[in-house]
Amino acid sequence: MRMTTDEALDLFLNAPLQDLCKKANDFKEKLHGKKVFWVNNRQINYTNVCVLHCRFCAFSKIKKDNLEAYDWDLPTIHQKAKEAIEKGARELHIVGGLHPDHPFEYYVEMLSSLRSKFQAVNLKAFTAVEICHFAKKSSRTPKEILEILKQAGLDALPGGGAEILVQSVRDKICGKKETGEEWLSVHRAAHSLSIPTNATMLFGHIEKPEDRIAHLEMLRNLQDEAPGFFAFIPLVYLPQKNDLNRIVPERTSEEDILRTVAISRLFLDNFPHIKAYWIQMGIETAMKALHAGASDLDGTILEEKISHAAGASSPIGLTPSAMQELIIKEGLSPIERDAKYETYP
Ligand code: V47
Ligand code: SF4
Repeated sequence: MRMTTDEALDLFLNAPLQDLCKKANDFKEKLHGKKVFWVNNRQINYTNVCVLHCRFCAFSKIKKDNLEAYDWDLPTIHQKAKEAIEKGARELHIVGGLHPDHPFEYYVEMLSSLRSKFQAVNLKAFTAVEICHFAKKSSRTPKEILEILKQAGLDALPGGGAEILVQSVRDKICGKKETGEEWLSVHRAAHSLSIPTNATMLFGHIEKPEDRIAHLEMLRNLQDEAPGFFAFIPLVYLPQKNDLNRIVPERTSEEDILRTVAISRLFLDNFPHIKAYWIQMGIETAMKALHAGASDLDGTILEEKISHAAGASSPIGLTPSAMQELIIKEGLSPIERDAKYETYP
């Protein structure tokens, strides 16, 4: 019998931490044994100029003339891609702010030029929110945008922009962003075009446990209806240099992070993977998450700006051998993957 939302909430709130983690780990082991997946990748946050100002975001700069604003040109993006590929990257994770000026064609050119120079690397690019931005700018539907980007070389969509899908909470933390329903509909469209995607949840701010479970339910329902999610990534809200800081000045506890990972693993029974995003959790907590349901450690990353703008204290990258050693030290088996979860011996 499938876990109901009431059961999930009860377990999340009341189960002893060790029992909850063990239950989630047992389920993870049923799916993947001792395997932990990791990817040699690079994040390319191509601009921080953004027309929105989500209250939790410390990364975006509204004005192009702000001294901290940047907007990398295509040669810079190519150079960053080249550096990563020379280090064996199998995935470029490309996301940025919603720039007011670039036409949609600019992003098509970004992908097609990367694809023509670097045939083998996976391009995991643009959140559902960026896809909606391109759609508005070019008077196309999100599905049409996705079709064109797929032609240009898009392999997968990252899971950002989901925040909390429950609209009442979303209105309070990022009211001007696409609605939860719109976020879901972009992922539905991507899955219908055989573009695999991920899903995230930003937690540890003003949302209640009920909102987290409702968010998971929306994801589980979409995965039933239109499968195509590979991984769920619980994103730990980081409180520095943003507008929510006055209300939520501290990062949530390690116990809350582990409970959230564990309940996600148990409730999202139709998701292949839960990621421990070490950049936000910190390495120590991410290692514990690998025993609480997480089967993926994400990547070597090399450069990351969104979480570090909000106070992440983790390093900005790990070498492939450091990643594998971390996993082995936990008594687990590292498996290298790409954005489509093709694995490499
Ligand atoms: O969409 C913004 C979040 C996301 C803060 O798909 C913040 O494989 C914490 O989506 N504190 C970007 N989080 C990261 C992301 C992601 C990361 C790793 C893997 C994948 C994947 C996706 O970061 C944004 C937003 O939800 N974010 N500000 C903050 N203060
Ligand atoms: Fe812009 Fe994304 Fe930051 Fe929101 S979270 S302000 S959309 S960069």
